[in-house]
Formats: sequence, C-alpha cells, structure tokens
Amino acid sequence: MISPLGTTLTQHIVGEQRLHPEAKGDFTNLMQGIVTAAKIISKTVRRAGLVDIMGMAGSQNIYGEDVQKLDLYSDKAIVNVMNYTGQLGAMASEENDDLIHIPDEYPHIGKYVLAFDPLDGSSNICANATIGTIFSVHKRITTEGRATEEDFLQIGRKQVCAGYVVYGSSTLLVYTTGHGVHGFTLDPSVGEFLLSHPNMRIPTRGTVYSANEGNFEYWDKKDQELVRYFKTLDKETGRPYSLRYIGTLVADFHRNLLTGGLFMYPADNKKSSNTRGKLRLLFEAAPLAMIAEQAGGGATDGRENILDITPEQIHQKVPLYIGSKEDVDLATRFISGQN
Ligand code: FBP
Repeated sequence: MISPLGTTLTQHIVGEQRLHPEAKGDFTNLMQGIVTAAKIISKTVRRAGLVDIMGMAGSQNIYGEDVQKLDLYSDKAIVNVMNYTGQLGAMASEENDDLIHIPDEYPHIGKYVLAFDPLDGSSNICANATIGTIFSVHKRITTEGRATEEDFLQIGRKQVCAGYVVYGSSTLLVYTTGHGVHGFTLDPSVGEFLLSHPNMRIPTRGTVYSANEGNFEYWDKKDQELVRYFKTLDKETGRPYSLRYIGTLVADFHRNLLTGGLFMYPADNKKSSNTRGKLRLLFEAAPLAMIAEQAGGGATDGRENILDITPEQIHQKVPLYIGSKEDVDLATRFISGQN
C-alpha cells in the first residue's frame, strides 16, 4: 500500500536493494548519507541570503577558478556526513586537489568510492539562480586497505549509481542505479524526498539547445556549424531550435531531460585550460551521461560515448554534448565531420 505521503526516497532505495538479493544494505546506507547531505545543503541554500555563506572564499581550486563560500560549505557537508557511513574507501571532490581519505576513527575501507561536484553552477550563487550537486558511485577494484586513484579512474559505464540535486524552485534529487531514472522532490514540512518523477524518459528529439555562445568565436568550425544549424528553420517543426542557457549544468540538463534538447560545452581556444572543454569527466560528464542514457538519451565528447572514456586523471576535463538521442547523434555527425 502506497503511504499517504507517496513513496519516499528511502523506501525507493530499499526497493532497489531488493532487486539485488545478495545485497547487505551497504549501498542503501551510502545513499542515505547522500540524501542527508542534500537536505543539509538545501537548508543552507534556502537561507543563503540570511547567513554569511554568499560570496568568495578567497581561494582558487585546481582549475584556477575562484572558490565560493557555498562551494566549501557544501564540500564539507558531504564529507562530514559520508565519513560516517563506513561504506567508502575514499572520496574525490571537484573542490579538492587530492583524494579525500576517511579519518582513522571511522571505518575507512568500504567497498565503494564517491566522486562529487559539491556545488554546481557556482557563478549563479550570488544571482540566487538555480544551483546543484552531482554525485557518482563506483565499486572499488582495489581490495586491500584504503582506496586509491585506480578506484576512481574507471569508465563511466561501471558506475553503480549516479545522480544530482537541483536547488531551484524546489529541491529535487534525481538518481539512477541502472534501473531507470527517478526524481524525488523534498517536502520541507516532512523533511522527506517524495517520488515526483518516476521513470523519467527524455524525448528522442528536442527543440532546445543550451550553450554559452559567448565562446562562439573560440569554438572549432564544426561546433559553430552545429549551432548555426540549430538556428535554421527545421524542416519538421518549421522553427529554429530555441536557445536556453541557465549557466548551471544540472539545471540546463534537468530542463532538457524533461522537455528534450541538447546541452553542449565544447572545447575552445579562449584559454589553454579549455582545450578539452571546461567540464569535468568524473564529477560532471560521466554521472549525467549515465542518467541521460538510462532515460533514453545519450552523451558524447564529439567522438566517443562519454560512458566509454577511460579517465586518466581525477580532474580530467572533457567536451560535452548531452541530451536527446537524435540531437546527440546530430552533434556527433557534425563534430566528426560526417554531416
Ligand atoms: P562548477 O560551478 O561546478 O564549477 O561548474 C561548472 C559550470 O558552472 C557549469 O555548471 C555550467 O554549465 C558552466 O560551468 C558554465 O560555464 P560558463 O560560465 O563558461 O558558461
């Protein structure tokens, strides 16, 4: 019997666990940690203008980007909660140069590793626009002691779980464990995430493209041609694609997941650090690619499926084209010069 509340995320996770008779509850415990961290960050984001959490933290991350106070707060919130779970061998965060090892006082040789972008869309914090968190879970390949980089440098297709949280008009957590994509909305009055978007499917073709066209002049000709194509009258719809760009990856991705479309962040020669794009393979592209594929869409770097790329470094960047299947196929044709 469905509770009057509707299905809670906890109930759903336990339901997923039952799909694995061999499961002992370790993954469920790990997911509970992520849910708690999302609630803690959501509470603070909702009061951001009232507490001293806006603005710069005064430091730069490994990508040379200015770190925001809310980046550090979210990073700490996730680490503090996940240390307790006892399910992790280590963590990796977009905001930390090195692996985050679990302190000795906690069980620290768990069978999973967690990679996360604690606060996605940092440039939108001060504008009070939608921001998010992205997470990715792999099963360890090393068996002894603490986890190592090797446990993180696995192809995206090997993720056991991927998800994101959107802190927008409401707080929404979307995740997959390889059995479809499901969205849950936080009901602050109950403090529970409730199932609001079961079995999400992305339309095979969209009418929207999302890109920072301010970089247009620095893009490869093929990327320019792709965007010019989106602006031409479409034979079927008789209209050009619409441009929608929030500037927060999870927000742009989430909208396209619901309505169809393509998000693209190509490589550009604006600055040397962007020759492989701006977005991070482990913390952003691979987890969203798993969700896109589970929802019937796809993701590519222009040549290869994002989920089949073997990471070489923890903070590796990758060009990203993600969203509706037909739009991703179209982008691949343009970028590989087959169009
Ligand atoms: P972080 O905020 O986690 O660093 O993420 C990068 C990001 O903000 C994405 O969310 C977004 O899609 C992109 O960068 C925006 O970049 P730009 O300001 O160059 O358009």
